[in-house]
Amino acid sequence: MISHEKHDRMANAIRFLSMDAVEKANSGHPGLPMGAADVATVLFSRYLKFDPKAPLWADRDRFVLSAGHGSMLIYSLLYLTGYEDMTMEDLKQFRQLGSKTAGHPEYGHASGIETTTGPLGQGIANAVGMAIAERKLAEEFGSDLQDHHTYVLCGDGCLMEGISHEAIALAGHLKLNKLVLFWDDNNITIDGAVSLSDSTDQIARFQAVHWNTIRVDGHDPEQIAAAIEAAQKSDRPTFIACKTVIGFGAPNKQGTHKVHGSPLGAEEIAATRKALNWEAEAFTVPADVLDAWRTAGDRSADAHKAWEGRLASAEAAKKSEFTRRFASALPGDLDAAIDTYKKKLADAPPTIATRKASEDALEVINGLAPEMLGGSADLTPSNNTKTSQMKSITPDRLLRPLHALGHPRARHGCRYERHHAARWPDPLFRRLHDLLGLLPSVDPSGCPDGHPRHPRPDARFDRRRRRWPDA
Ligand SMILES: Cc1ncc(C[n+]2csc(CCOP(=O)(O)OP(=O)(O)O)c2C)c(N)n1
Ligand SMILES: [Mg+2]
Repeated sequence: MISHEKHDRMANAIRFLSMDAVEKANSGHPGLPMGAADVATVLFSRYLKFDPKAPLWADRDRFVLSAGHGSMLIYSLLYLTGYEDMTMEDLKQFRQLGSKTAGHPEYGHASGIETTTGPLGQGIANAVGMAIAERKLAEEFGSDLQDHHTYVLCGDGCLMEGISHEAIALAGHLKLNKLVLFWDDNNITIDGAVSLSDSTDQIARFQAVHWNTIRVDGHDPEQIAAAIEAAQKSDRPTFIACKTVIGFGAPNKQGTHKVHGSPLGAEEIAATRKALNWEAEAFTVPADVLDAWRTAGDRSADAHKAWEGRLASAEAAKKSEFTRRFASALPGDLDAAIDTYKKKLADAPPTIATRKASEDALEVINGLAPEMLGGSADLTPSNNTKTSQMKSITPDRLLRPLHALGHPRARHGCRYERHHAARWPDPLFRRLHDLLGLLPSVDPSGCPDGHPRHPRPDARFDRRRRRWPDA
């Protein structure tokens, strides 16, 4: 049990690291990390299942900071809980060219950043995709290997974005009960009060799409804890409206838009230090507080060990399939099947409509890749995206969030076929687009992000003819 005093000091460590980093960079957003520090402290110190020593543990809980401008919240948490690749030096490099600690969290810059956020609302859709992935994998591999929650923190701006609505409607429809959305309900955005631009009753909105809804004082640890426990028992996704004060603790600026995206200034930081009774210098965390945070970071080490034991003793075929998925490796026989199919097409070019050709190509992949999951935006019989072998989210009627849903599922080892694909985030996507004739035949291995490039740097994709120029 964490005492209130200890909780306050742990939350204040997030507040001061965030203030210090923004001040040093003379750029950034201190308001959200200061306001949401209590919610994050309760979640990370008491409930989130994660192991900083094994950031890619396949059954960890996922945490998504949809309000990506508050990035110092997640960077502080990663440092405090003991992720090796987030050091105090990294916090000091906040927003500097080439640093891990970019203004908005970037997937791949540091472990523990589950997805790139910054475009408001997108993190909510990403989290819905993660929760779908968890559900599908749990159905396939069982709860001994997949049984985790997805937590996402959003601000007022995320909820104003249209993508949030399409995603939450789908989550409610699918009853994604392991999805928990915290709303940093601080009534402030960049320009001023939320009332300048929005008057939605968010609780009523979420209830209308079948979510469980809870209201809490976002600075009361016990109310936050009780809400998380209720969410964990819910048969529906849960929306926790956390009433907070933006820039909590800054005596002259809290509760105003002045703390949204500007450094507090030396004078206000000194006043905050006094108000919150914080003795430590800038970029220094008192030993007792760091100890408490590191203990929180070690909390799930036993659960992780037990999970490794379950994986090790799983039946060989299940274990190897599960491991393959999380390594993002393709099924061994897929390349050969694709090559054979391409040769067949080259030898006897079919005279069929292109969408029928698309279906035939999908069938080759779906027969060999059980991780394929389809979504076709209410176009299934029209664009033939649900083949005999394919699992699909039904009804498939949401076009825009689908891509946002697809990326995180790829990170869970699921593949995602989107008919209007613009990017191909994993090897199977690339093979699919190769089959559909959308990619040049080049070896993509030389590209750091895995995206195939044309050998000629000036080459442009011909959208009308849907092909690259010859190399
Ligand atoms: C899609 C999108 N539109 C606009 C922005 C620019 N923007 C960044 S933060 C922000 C205000 C967000 O307000 P809120 O979510 O309430 O954050 P808070 O001020 O409470 O930290 C805006 C408009 C953005 N990042 N993404
Ligand atoms: Mg706000």
